[in-house]
Amino acid sequence: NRLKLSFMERARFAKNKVAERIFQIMATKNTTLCVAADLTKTTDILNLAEEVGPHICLFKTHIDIVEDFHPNFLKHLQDIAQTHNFILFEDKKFADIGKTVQLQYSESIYKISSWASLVTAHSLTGKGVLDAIRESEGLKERGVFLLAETSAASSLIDGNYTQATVKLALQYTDLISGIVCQSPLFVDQPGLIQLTPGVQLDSIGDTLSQQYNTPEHVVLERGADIAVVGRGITKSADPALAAQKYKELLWNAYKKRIV
Ligand code: 5IU
Repeated sequence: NRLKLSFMERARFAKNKVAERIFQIMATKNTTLCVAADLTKTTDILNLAEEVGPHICLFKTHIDIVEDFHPNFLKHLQDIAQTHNFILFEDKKFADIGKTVQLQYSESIYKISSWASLVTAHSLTGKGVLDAIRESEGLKERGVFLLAETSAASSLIDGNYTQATVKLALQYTDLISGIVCQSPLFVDQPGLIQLTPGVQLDSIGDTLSQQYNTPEHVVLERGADIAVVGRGITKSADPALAAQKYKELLWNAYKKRIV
């Protein structure tokens, strides 16, 4: 049962290289926090990365919301990631046929596969998406988080789709770092990481169907290994302090879970 094992113990079960690295970062930095950098200006994203860097394991971007994108920005972001030892994670949610995904992943001005060690993908179009990512040019070590459930109250995903997604993930364990979901779907797979978005302390949701749970709840009741926090940190007056607080709450919950 992965919920009772430490990240250090789980690292050796990981078949995906990036997952193994994430386990090691979590265990050495004592953090399971992924910040969602949903900001539209490169300077703001870089400042956020500097501020929260010491407290996170993953830095999640939506590169296509950036207004003033330039390739130099990625160079700066990679430097900050290296300094603070966190992983760059582009939340692209690939969902097209394989060939198109390949172009979206490796081409365009963003060249995602050249800088993002991690990306998200929908399982909607099946294995073609994963074959496409696996065969693309890019960084040597890459991983995918496959989307099995969402935090949106309006989600159309049902139990069958969720189960079929987990099954697909298990057929690609060399490529899959983990699964994005809201409940403990794969407790018998210690090498896979559960990533759970929709985490905030002072809000139960927004006006666009987002739903929030607390850090303790997602770790202890929902099986989250890594929690994604966006506005709970980015809208705070002091993002560094907020990130530290989320990190500590999440880490304490994890320690409680594994005893
Ligand atoms: N995100 C979700 N819920 C999901 C999935 C992704 O919120 O089910 I899949 C993304 C969207 C946003 C971040 O980038 O996680 C959450 O941001 P807030 O904490 O600001 O709501």
